[in-house]
Amino acid sequence: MKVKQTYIWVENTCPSVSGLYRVKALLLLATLLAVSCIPVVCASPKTADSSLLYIADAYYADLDGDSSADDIKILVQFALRDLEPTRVDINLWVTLPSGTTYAFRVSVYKAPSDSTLNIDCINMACESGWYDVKMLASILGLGRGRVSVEDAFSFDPPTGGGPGLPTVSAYF
Ligand SMILES: [Ca+2]
Repeated sequence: MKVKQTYIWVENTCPSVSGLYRVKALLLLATLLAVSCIPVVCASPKTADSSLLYIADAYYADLDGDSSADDIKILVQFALRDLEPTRVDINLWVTLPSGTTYAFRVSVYKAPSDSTLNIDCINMACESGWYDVKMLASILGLGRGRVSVEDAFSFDPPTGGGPGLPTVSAYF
């Protein structure tokens, strides 16, 4: 099995006095490499309440303004309450109707307790049929080791796709 992942780091560096976080997002647009199948993932024995971190929505849209609704928006909701993890690693797999899977990771440092992470997947919705989004996240630095959270979401975009290689960006 050959699996390649691209990595996107999102760093939250400036929590303000009011409790709101200014998020400095380092966006790395990276070309994703299609993989032939979903990789086998070993889950941690510690599994957190999925309400801490979950896929709030996933849908198709024209996010890059090329007049083609061939992009995918994934919204990951952070609801960490008073937890203050040092890092949250979010592994995502987007599987197209053909079975082609794009795998990528977003790492969030000093994650906000309550916010929505936008993940834009450009030129990825290029097939008709149902799309599956799978998430396996690791929450680190809670004082009890690594905690895992799993979630999944499916949606059905329209037929057709636009030009260009798939890319991903993430921001709060
Ligand atoms: Ca588009």
